[in-house]
This record gives sequence, structure tokens and C-alpha cells, in this order.
Amino acid sequence: MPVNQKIEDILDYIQKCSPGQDEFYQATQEVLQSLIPLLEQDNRYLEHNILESIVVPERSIIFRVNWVDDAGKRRTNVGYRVQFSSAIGPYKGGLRFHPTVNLGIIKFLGFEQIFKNALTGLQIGGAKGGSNFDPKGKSDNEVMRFCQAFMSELYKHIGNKRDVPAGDIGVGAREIGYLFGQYKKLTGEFEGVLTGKGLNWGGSRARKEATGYGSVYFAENFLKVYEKDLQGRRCTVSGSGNVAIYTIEKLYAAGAVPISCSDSKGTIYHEKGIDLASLKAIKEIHHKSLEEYASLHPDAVYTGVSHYPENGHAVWHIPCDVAFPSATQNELTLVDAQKLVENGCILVNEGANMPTTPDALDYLRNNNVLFSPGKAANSGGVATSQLEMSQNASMSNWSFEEVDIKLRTIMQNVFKTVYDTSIEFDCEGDLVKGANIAGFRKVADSMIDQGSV
Ligand code: NDP
Ligand code: 2IT
Repeated sequence: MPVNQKIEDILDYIQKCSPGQDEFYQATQEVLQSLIPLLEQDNRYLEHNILESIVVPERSIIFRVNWVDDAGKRRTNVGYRVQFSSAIGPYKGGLRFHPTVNLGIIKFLGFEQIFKNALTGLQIGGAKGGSNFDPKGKSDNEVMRFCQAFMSELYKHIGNKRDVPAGDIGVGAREIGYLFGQYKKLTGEFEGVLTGKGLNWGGSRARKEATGYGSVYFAENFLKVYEKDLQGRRCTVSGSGNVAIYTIEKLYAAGAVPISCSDSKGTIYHEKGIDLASLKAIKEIHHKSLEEYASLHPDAVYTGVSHYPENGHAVWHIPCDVAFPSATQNELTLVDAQKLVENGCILVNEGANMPTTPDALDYLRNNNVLFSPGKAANSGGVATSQLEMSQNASMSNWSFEEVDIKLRTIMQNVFKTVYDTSIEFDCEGDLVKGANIAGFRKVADSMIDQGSV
């Protein structure tokens, strides 16, 4: 059977078996279709039915989370942990707490994580988890009780050699702390079962900064191939959470001018450059909306979501040289891509997971805009999580500089791996193909080596 037909059959099967899981289908479609050149060259993957196997999680755990709110009332959420692949190491990947979380979202994130983790060159398998719990508007005590209830089920399935969760949207240092405390209470073990921990109790320096810094390092590596750099470049960044803030911080260090940020309510365009100290205070300390930023900076332009372009996002309509989508999936659509091209953008570098829609990606490609896929460009976060695991295992504590140097080297190697793979498959600079093929090959070869388990 021709490879194309085989892939279409598997995608049909995924659609039938996972109805309504649109994001998961989108992620599998992109990966499987970009593997065609590899599958045509090496028939072992089809012979061993690796594709049919790799799209099914090794285990999906779905559980009820009952907790008590400040009014003393029972509340119920759904918890998930999808342990997708342990072919190259213990399951590893973040937890997302957001009202939009469902099984399809967690499966798409877990599937992407398999290949991302393989690209880091480290021994970590792929997983993702989370809940439809919304930490926004909840008191610290409510968040604590939710995290304790969530961990009361999850602890049975994780461990420092088994599955090591971390943060993602809605899960930061506060949530990791409460989750860790409950794990310790239930198991009696003080172990590196989560990453993103506080520095006093096993966390790694530079983990907080790692995804954003790594994303900028990746962009620098990519631009260098074309004898370009970030110096003086006007950069748009979406989001204003962990990834966005440390992308902005590192962009300043690289001599660029980050001119935007956004949240779920609106977008800030600050032509002279985002005031990082004020952004950190608003988001990291006071947890307020970006309207607050606009009121502190009268020269910044604030666009509320109700004024966004039809089917688009205000942040991508700001003229820029480089765009760093760093908020959430499918936040950069076709109309946004058209605007970026019209405004002369040279690179879209994904800090978030799958922020670009498939039609937007096609448009960027057809218009020769460089494109860094999230599974490569944002892999600095999980890579530094693995550095945290290494420090925990050896009971050591590395300096910020030591971790940052390792992160830079890892991002350089991730870039080299995906870029070299794009050359090997005659699509120089197509890092989507490069990342999917390189990540898949490592995991698939390991699956073949280990037999049909
Ligand atoms: P945070 O929770 O710290 O920040 C998320 C940001 O995105 C917030 O500004 C939030 O706005 C905005 N946002 C979230 N969901 C939506 C939505 N549905 N519509 C509009 N805006 C939204 O998360 P992170 O910064 O950690 O994560 C951002 C992205 O990066 C995600 O795709 C995540 O999977 C990915 N990622 C994160 C890594 C990490 O180490 N943290 C590692 C690799 C990838 P608001 O506050 O108003 O909700
Ligand atoms: O998407 C991601 O890579 C993360 N949310 C980080 C995962 C981790 O284990 O550090």
C-alpha cells in the first residue's frame, strides 16, 4: 500500500476512535504527514506497525477531583494524566489547569511532548495532564485544596523513575508547591517527582526562565544560518505568562525590542518596548489583567478581545520582524499569517504548543517566512526540567549560569538536529519536517529495539 494511503487510513482510524478530539487530530495529522519521506526511505516503521502504535497513549488516566470551596461547598472537576510514551525514558510533561482542558487537549499535548522530549537528546518519555479547574478567581486556600485533591489520585501513577509532571498553563510555582506537599504526605517520600519546584526544596535555578530563554536561543540559532540576528528587531510576543515574560526578558538581552504581550482579555502594543518590570509586577505578583498595564502606560495601545480582527488576533496585526506566539494553541490563524507576511515578518518562532493553525502554517511556508515549530523551539523548558531531575538524583545544586550554559548548548543541539534532518530529507530549513522526523525516528527506533510491548 502506498505510504500516503496508509497515513490516510490511520488518520481515519484516529478520527473514528477519538471523535471530537480536534486538537489531537490536528497534531497527529501534522506529524504523520511530515513523516512521509522517512517512511518511503525506511520501511521498518510500517513493517513494525509503529504508526498505529505511537498514536495510542500507553495509558490515559481520568479521575474525579472533589474539593471544597471557601463557602464549604463540594466542587467537582475532572483530572487527567495521559502517559503517552515511555520508549526513551520515564513519562515527562506538564500539567495544565484551565477551563478548556479535556481529553483531546491533553492527548494533543502529550503526543507533541513525545517528540519534543526526544529532540532534547535526554532520556525522557512523553506525557501530559491537567484539569478543567480554573485557578483564576480562586483563593490560595481553594487552589491548595484543589491541588491536594488532584494529587490524592495522581500520586498512585507517578514517581521519580515513573512519571514526573511539571507546570503548564495555570500551573506555576504555587500549584507545584501544593502538589508536592500532598505527594510527600501521601507517600512519605521526599523525591524529585515534580519539576518546577521551589529553590529551597529541590528546584533548579533557571527552570522558571528556561522555556522563554530557550525559545529566544532557538530563534538566534535559526537566524544565524541566514546571517541574521535579533539585534534591533521588533518582536511581537503573545501571552503574558511564564513563557511570554521570559521570552521578553531574553529578547532585551539579545538586543531586540519586544513590543507586545497579550492575555485572554486583550493585547498591549507598546511601541517603545514592553516595560518588563511593570509586566512582571502585574502578572507575577498581582495577577491582574493587562488593562492595568495600559492604565500605567498611557503611550501603550490596548485592544480588548471584542475589538480583535475577524478570525484573527490583534497581536499579529502589529508590524514586526519576528513573532513569538507564546500563549496557547491555534492563536495564530490564516488572517494573522496574511497580516504577518504583509508586514514583512521574517520568522515565526513558536513558544507555545501548536499556536499556529495548519492553514496559517501553509501560508507562512508558501511565503518563505522562517518557521520554528514549538516542539523544537519551546523544548528548553522540559530540557531544564530534566536538568532539575539530574540535580535531584545526584543531590546537587547548580548555579544559574551553569544551568543557563547547559540550556544554551541543548537549544543549539536541538536546532542542529532539526536543521540537519531537514537537509537530510531535501527540505532545507523546513523545521516542521526536520523536528517531526528527528523526534519520531529516535522514539520509533527505540520501540522497535524493545519489541512489541
Ligand atoms: P501561563 O499560564 O503562565 O500563561 C498563559 C498565558 O496565555 C496567559 O497570558 C494567558 O492569559 C494566555 N492564555 C492561556 N489560554 C488562553 C486562551 N485560551 N486564550 C487566550 N489567551 C490564553 O502558561 P505558560 O506561559 O506556561 O504557557 C504558555 C504556552 O507555552 C502554552 O501553550 C504551554 O503549553 C506552552 N509551554 C509552556 C512551557 C512551560 O515551561 N511553562 C514549556 C513549553 C511550552 P490569561 O492569564 O488571561 O488566561
Ligand atoms: O509543554 C511543555 O514542554 C511543558 N509544559 C513543560 C514540561 C516539563 O516537564 O517541564
